[in-house]
Amino acid sequence: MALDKATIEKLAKHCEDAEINAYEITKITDDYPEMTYEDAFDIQWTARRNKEARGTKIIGMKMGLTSQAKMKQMGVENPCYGYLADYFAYGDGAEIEIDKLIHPKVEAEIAFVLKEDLAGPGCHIGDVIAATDFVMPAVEVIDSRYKDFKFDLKSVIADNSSSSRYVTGGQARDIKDLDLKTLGVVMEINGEIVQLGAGAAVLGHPATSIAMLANMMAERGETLKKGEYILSGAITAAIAVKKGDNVNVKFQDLGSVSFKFV
Ligand code: 0L1
Ligand code: MG
Repeated sequence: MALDKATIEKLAKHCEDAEINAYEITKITDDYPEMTYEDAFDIQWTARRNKEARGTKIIGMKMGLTSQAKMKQMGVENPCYGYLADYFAYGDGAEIEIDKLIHPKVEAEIAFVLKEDLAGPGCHIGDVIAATDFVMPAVEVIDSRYKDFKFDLKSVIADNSSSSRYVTGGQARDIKDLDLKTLGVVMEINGEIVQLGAGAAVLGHPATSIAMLANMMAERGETLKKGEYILSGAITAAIAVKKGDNVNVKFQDLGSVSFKFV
């Protein structure tokens, strides 16, 4: 740990203010090159506790940077995680106000809801399948607070892994009835196909990503909780959107998720 408590608090507010008021900041490691991974997670968890203290409910978690392609695209070495706040959540058919965001991008994901708490270390794909109540299709809207989406892994962790909004729809299904590895996804924007993918893009299988999340959280003595909504990571590349765009994502065996940026 390289940063003191006062600096962690200051940086948590710095990132959260940028998120709430939708403005760009430069990556934290430019000013604090000595920042460690522990500091970065401390900043994220401090912002989360500050939101909770103000009455915001944290309703789940997300994994990010879960594909080799995405890690390469962003120039980072490992996946990361973040939390989902109540006001991030939208339903099928939603209209999302783009002026409240900076430079949003959309990506198709499988969401998990647990019927039991899930704890690492040593959590594996079988534990995740046994603890899953149901899975649902989702589209995550990421919105890095960093200028031009330029960051390193520590800075992105401090910025809650670019969490911003998510839309859920389609059908809730039993994970045991699905092959999430081969499950196909078609993303359309304004009726044009912009991305295709399959569940295996997410660390080989989306449930593997949830196991990794439980193991990463265990490093801080934290666990995934029953009933939490958990985004497992992007099946498609993240696509930039603009005002007026209609997003429609079709998930094999799970239905579709549609919404609009207004
Ligand atoms: O959900 C994601 O995979 C995004 C994680 C953070 C990196 C980014 O903003 O692209
Ligand atoms: Mg994502």
